[in-house]
Amino acid sequence: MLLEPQPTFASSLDALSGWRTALVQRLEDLTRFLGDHDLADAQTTAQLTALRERLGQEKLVVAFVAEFSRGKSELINAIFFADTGRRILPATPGRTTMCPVELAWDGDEAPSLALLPIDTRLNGLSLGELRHQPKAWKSVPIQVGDPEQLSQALGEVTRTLHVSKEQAAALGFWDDELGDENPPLDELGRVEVPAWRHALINYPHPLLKQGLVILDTPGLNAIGAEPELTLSLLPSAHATVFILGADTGVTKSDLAIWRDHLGGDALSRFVVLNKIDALIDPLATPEQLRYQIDSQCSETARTLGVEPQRVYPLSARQALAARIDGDAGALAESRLPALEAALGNQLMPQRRALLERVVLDATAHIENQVARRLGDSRRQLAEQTLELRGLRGKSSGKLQLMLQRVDAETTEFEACTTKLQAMRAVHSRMLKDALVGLSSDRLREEVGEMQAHMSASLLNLGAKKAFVALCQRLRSLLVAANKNSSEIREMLGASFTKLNAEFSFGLALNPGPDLGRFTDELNLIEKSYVQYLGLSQALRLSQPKFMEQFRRMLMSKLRVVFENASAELELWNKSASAQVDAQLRERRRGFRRRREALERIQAAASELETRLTELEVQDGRLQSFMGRCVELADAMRAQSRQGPRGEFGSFISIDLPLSDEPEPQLLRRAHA
Ligand SMILES: Nc1nc2c(ncn2[C@@H]2O[C@H](COP(=O)(O)OP(=O)(O)OP(=O)(O)O)[C@@H](O)[C@H]2O)c(=O)[nH]1
Ligand SMILES: [Mg+2]
Repeated sequence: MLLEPQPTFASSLDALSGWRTALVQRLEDLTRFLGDHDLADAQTTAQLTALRERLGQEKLVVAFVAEFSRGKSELINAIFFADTGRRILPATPGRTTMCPVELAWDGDEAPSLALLPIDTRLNGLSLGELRHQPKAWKSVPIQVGDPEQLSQALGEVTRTLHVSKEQAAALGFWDDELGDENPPLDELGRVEVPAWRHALINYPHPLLKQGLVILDTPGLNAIGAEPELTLSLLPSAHATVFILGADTGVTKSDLAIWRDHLGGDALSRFVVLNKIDALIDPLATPEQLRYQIDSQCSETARTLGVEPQRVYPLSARQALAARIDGDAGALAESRLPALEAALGNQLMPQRRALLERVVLDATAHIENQVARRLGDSRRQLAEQTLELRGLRGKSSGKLQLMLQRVDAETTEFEACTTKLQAMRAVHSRMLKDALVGLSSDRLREEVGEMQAHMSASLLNLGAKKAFVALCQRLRSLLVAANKNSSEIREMLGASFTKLNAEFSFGLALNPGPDLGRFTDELNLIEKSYVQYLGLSQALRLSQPKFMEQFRRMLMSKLRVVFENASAELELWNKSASAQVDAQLRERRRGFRRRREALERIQAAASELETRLTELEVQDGRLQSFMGRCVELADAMRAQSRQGPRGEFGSFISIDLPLSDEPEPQLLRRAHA
């Protein structure tokens, strides 16, 4: 058992996951209460579901990126797999990991290694699409709890094939234009290419069970790097660990990878200067060694343009060995704990702050909605009470008059239905107009136009231009939808004011849907793709297969943005209509109740007091609902503000078990 003075990445992730689980419980309390008393409208229900999903399935993707042989796989072994007592991911000199390797856990599937054959590149399907086609993958079972078998099975990720130059070109690993950058040929004139396009390891590691996803990548500079990796997986990773070798320093190709794939967004980038053990020199003093490491770090920081404290010097190999031997002194010497602490201390609070914001916003919204709904009902009860109190000691003639008044009021109120119908007709027409621009047909047309421009331009030199133009057109579509949406809001606002004044409705508009968020997402996609189209790899777009793959990948990314924007717009509008329907129903029920009450009182005078007490009880119930709702919302808020912030000092870490059971209890938080 290994106790470390610093909190590890593992304990931080555990704390975050514990916080999420507790929040989900609070959320379930609130959801159940609202459901039991029919207090949630369509939008609130959708919001509760979305929040639950977000908290339950929140993934944290950490990508390890570097030129080949810098020690990515070794570092992953040291951080995540030391408890197996051996090297699990293959890590050897030279090119080792030949395809992107994703480690995650999906409890619905058995532990396994799924491998996507490289020739799937020829059919034009994107990785995202192939993820949903189990038949396309070769599945290798893995024995959890048998490190020997595990490491042997994972050895598959190093497999290569030897193919002809033509085949290599078709697969994207050879390009005559690139001359020297092409891989070397063997004595038979064949090119060595990876056997697999992507590998998924489904493994019940306690950290993976908590939503962590680890991405190990092959050296990115190699020709033939999977576009999906550079365009989709890396940009969406929550954190990237960029690894350099202390023995090599920052080489030209390291720098190219940093510039092309990792510049920007410094907060979630961690730079590792690995292999510091290689600097050990028997003729130098420990001070001299420390000085040498420090100056290498500042040199690296300067070259990459990052803060010196964001460069972590360490030895992955030494750390792995130290953990396997249970040697705390050697582990400290490897300096890995500092990186783990930084990952935990910086990444988790960031994720947590983001989730906290989402939870607080949703809670406020839900509370408002419930308060409005209960307020409406209570107002009606108060009116009825007032009316009935006025009846105390009144004659039956007076009662008759009151009955007539209820009937007259009912008729007067029913006049609103014509106005409501007119409003609904205008509303649905406007909504239809707003949604047309966000439809997938429209999106397909726009992407088709881009493709036509790209194909027309010589060698795809105009690819970037056509893509930028596409993004501009798509942005205009989002802007137009936003404008339509504001117009709908204005129209409904004016109608609601009128209806409230004429028919005593209590209609109020929610804040409009925020489509700006989707423009931000579009901008992000644009940024990562433009970067890609600027690279020499863009030349490959001239091959129809890759063009098709690019189009599909782009389409699937854009579709998510547009579908979500469209769904958000629809939901907002549905919720506005639902509010009108609910109030209409409630008002009608109110008239009916008033009439029934008067009739009963007419039949027996004692009914009046009974009815008044009933109304009081009803009002008391509604009031207690509100009180309970506030309590539950407060509990959500309190929970979301609790737990892991920047400080994880009160958690100690315990070595992680390899086997599936006993459950991650071994990871339980032990308060110091
Ligand atoms: N001396 C020393 N060697 C290391 C260290 N970390 C990794 N290595 C060695 O460097 C070689 C490459 O390590 P890998 O983990 O395979 O490197 P990688 O970045 O995954 O490389 P690819 O999979 O080829 O992209 C292996 O022989 C490792 O044992 C370290 O801290 N010190
Ligand atoms: Mg590797």
